Amino acid sequence: MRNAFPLLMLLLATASAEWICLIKNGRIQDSALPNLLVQGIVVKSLQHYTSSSMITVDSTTQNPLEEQALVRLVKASCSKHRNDADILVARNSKIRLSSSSSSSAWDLDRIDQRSLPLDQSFTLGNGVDGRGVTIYSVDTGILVGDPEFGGRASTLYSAFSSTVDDNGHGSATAALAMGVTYGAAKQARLVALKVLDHTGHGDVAGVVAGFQHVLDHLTLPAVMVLSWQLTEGYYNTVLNATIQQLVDRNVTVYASAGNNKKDGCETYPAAFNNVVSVGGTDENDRLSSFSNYGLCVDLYAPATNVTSLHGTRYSGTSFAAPRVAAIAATVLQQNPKLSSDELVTILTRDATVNAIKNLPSGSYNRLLYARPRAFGGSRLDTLQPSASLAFFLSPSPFCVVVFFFFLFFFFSSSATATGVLM
Ligand SMILES: [Ca+2]
Repeated sequence: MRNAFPLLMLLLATASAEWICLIKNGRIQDSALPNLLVQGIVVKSLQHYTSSSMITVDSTTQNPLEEQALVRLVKASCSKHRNDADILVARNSKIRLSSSSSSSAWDLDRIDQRSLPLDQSFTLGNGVDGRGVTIYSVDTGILVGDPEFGGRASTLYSAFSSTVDDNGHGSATAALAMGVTYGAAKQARLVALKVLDHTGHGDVAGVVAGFQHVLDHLTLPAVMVLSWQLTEGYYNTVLNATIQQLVDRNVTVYASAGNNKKDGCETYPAAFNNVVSVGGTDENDRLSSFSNYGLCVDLYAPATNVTSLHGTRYSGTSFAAPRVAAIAATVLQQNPKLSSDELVTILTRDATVNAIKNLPSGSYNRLLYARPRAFGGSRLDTLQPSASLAFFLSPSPFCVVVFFFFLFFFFSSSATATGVLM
């Protein structure tokens, strides 16, 4: 639950912008608040966690130059006797789901085999089911008592008055991760953070508050799924820093690449370097018609017409990310001591390469493979984008030699062929 501070609504803001300030490695004192109020900023909430605090403020500021002044003011009010690097300020961006909802489960069938056609089965190794691993779902909540979850689901935090999944999205994504019928890690535990309301909307303040609860009550080994995106396309410093806190504690974070049919580098949080961005495919191994792509998308998994809770079909990259997190959970089950980097390397190294048919140039052509070689633990080289575009954009001397050899061979062949025809 959010730990609400009594709201100090002393000024009404018009056309306001909401900001959040996260103080890491220390707790802000309530006495800092009057400094802000004097400056005409409305403090909406102050929340304390074991080793951090967060305040949310409203300001009428809209102009970029005034925003900078606001940032300085909030920092100054928070930073008394504190290390400046521990104080992070960002706009409280809005977030929304990365999906649109519309039972043969082609999606589960696809990921345990290297190529088509489907073999009508989904099989992992004996006893490989994610047992002992926690999947944190940061979504619309979860229907804790649904039989699909087998008593393995619970709720840690809600940004709203209710903890119930009143949208259905969180339960659908959770079922793909750890449901007994539709899940890839059928015995993993799931801990839900409800940060999106019944309409599928929320904000960064709710997410960051939820993350602080995870940090305070972390159960390892663990992975996390974020099946939503910021509605405003820009980088959010506080969100990125909080995700880094999780990664530093060995929680790998998987996010939907987004459904904008464009370069995934513009969609956050998936585009953050510390997050594994997951795009979508359909049952013919084509890129999902809605999926983002490009250098910032690390991996792809089934996302078009996937079957989840109660046999309902869904489409969206929202439904690809939980599958990758689930397979990560099964790898962690087999080797709980893997670092975040090692875990991500295993999933990308052993993904099925070059199976996706219509992926735009400059994308990593990697499809999730559910039976990666989990052992070894050493950091391995990751793949490069498979596209020829990337090959020519960064020419090594060897590439240049090969390129001119290719040109020579091509023109020689053309001349020969022309000669034959004549
Ligand atoms: Ca199969």
